[in-house]
Amino acid sequence: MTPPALPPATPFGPSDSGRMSPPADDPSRHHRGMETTPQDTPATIDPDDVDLSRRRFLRNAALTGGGLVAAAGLAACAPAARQAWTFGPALAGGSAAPSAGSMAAAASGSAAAPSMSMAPAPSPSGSAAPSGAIIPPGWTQHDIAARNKVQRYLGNLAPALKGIYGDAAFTKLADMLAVAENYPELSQKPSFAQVEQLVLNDAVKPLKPELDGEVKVFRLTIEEIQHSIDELMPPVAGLGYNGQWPGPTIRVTEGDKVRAIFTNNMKETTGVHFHGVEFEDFFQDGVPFVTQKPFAPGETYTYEFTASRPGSLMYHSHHNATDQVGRGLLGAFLVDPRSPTADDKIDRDYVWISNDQLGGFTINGHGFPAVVPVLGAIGETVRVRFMNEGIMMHPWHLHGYKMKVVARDGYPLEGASFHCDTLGVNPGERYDVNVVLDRPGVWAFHCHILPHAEAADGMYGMVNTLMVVPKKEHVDAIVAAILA
Ligand SMILES: [Cu+2]
Repeated sequence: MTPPALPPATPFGPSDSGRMSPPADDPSRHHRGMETTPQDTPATIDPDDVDLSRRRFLRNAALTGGGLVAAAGLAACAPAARQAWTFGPALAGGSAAPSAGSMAAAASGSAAAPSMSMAPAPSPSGSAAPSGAIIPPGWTQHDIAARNKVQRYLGNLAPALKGIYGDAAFTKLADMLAVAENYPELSQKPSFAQVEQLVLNDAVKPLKPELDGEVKVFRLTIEEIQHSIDELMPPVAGLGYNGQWPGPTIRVTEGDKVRAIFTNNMKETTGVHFHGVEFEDFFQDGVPFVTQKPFAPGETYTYEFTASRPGSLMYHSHHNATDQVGRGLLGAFLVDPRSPTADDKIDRDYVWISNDQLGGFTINGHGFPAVVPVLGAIGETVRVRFMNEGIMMHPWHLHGYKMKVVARDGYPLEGASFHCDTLGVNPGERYDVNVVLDRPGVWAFHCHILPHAEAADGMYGMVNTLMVVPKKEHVDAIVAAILA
């Protein structure tokens, strides 16, 4: 069957490595810097602020006057480059630090850094924004900046939507996006195609094991990496398994014998924990000084165990972990069941790992708009595997659809499964949800702790969409273009 034709220009260009990353000399990549100064928290302190792990994270910071101001002297104690943290808008003044709104605006690449209490548009007849965009009557710079986030998210995929959603829907989308203004992003790849994306690829093509008899052998390195949260931000100093954040998805079948061999190429010690495995031998559990000594720079350490239970599991550092996991030492460990249940009959499978330290609020190592949409076609069932590798709870809210929660921490819920449109996922937890697609649309899918999702210049961080297209061939065309 011939896929429906997309518009002539392929929405994504090929990359030289099979992964998507911008050319090193791409001038658009660094042209807007990210501030490295402290920022405010919202005036309302959320419950996470008082829990122990958050206090530990805040060891390099002081709470003053409702604002979070890093104490410069103490910040030196923190090994990670915390300055890359992004936070939501400041709702109240009172701090000498720059507003989080300006931080988020800078982080998200917006030239404008409006406060949340913005004046109305200066002219009822409309005027030009610094970017050259026309400000419609009643709008402010906030509206222009917020729209630009979605313009970047869709990039040159926006014109392709005409062939996917049809003329009537496209007319509305084009009007919302101001396609008639021929904004620059219309001729650029979507934001998520301008940064290295690994999870979509790996959900399709997980790390391939070598076979040693019946043992599946996985070899990984642990490295310091430069990681782009967003195509407009300078890279952050992260850590990665096989140079990736998240690390490559490791996927086996229930009952498989697994050997995972890690070589530490960092300048610090570490240990690796496979989170959720019911180990026979507790010395394989990966907790330095409880089950092993940490392994040092240059050393290789081998874990060997049987994947005795199926489900959505994870692997991550369990040594100096607040810091190492926060900088990217995390990945999905998927164990497929030998006896699938009815809920395991799915058409598409997405890993969704959240983190909330270095780089701010991220999904699979990126913040909106550099986040790959969850794609599916009408008639399909899409699985999303939420995994929280951060230090805060995140309530994921899907617009327009219900999520059927089919497993918690990889254990099937079966008769206890339930439906919801908002699902809180605590640190360390995993939830598998199925979504049965029956209507087309671009549906917002975001954390509902609002400062994790929206700043003074529009949506950022923990925001994505469920993009439901009429036909499977549309998904294939988009995915093929992403993987090209
Ligand atoms: Cu959140």
